[in-house]
Amino acid sequence: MDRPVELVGVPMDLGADRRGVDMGPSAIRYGGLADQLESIGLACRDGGDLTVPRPEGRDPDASGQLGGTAKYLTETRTVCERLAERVTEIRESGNFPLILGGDHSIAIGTGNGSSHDGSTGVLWLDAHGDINTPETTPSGNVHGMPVAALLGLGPFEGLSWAHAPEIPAENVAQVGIRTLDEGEETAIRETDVTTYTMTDIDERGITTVVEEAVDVATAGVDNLYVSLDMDFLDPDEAPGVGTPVRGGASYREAHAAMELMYEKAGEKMCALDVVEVNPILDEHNRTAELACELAASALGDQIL
Ligand SMILES: [Mn+2]
Repeated sequence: MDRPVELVGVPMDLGADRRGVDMGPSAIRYGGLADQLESIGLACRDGGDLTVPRPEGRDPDASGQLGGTAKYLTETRTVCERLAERVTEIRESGNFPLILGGDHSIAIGTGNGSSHDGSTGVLWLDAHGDINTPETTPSGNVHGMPVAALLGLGPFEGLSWAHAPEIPAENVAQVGIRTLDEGEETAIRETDVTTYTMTDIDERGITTVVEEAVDVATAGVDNLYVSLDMDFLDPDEAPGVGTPVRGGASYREAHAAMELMYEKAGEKMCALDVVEVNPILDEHNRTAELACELAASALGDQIL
């Protein structure tokens, strides 16, 4: 990494059912992120947190009638528009934006800020597909929709704050997926998104899968945006996440994924977000500390 890193916290929890991920940015900072980045020679500036509305006293359905259900959509829009602006500003200043979530709905903002100036691929590390639309979602929670939003699927098509036309579906590669809703399976089949499940990792190994995923995400595009949902990891390694699912990536597999991505495509990387750390469910902040380690790996940290 040849650019100074600028941190932006997004203490967002409106996209998820359970409270707690709004404390993710604090937990990750407390885990020593800035020191770790500085120890590998990266200048690190902390731009503080974006302001996020509190859910108390708000009606989640006030704006959820987008041909379906999307809770707190107006508030989510406000935060994601602001985040997209921040990511754009940071990139234009020559720095590298590292975004700390918050629930995964914030990826709508990171993705739009990543792709404002050119075609952008996405490497999406997650237990879930996050490709529901307001029409297919079983929960109405927007943290299950950011991939669909960025691709303009279903009712997201006409929403310019959500849909990022510079992100082609054929350059979206997902890794680690192990639970999909019915509508998500359909969306994955009907779009050009490439989804590598945990079964693919079992059969072919993390190295082969991540190399292929990075090739898919970077083919013919200017930029690569990497989105790391901490539930990509097995809950034994990362218990403090919004929506844990058994059978995830091991500690070493997660590091290998980050290291390989950096080695193959670090120079195309234009933004990284690390999301869904939930300190209420964590054990002595270990998930946040792991998030720091993995962010460092993604930005060039190596064992030797
Ligand atoms: Mn996710």
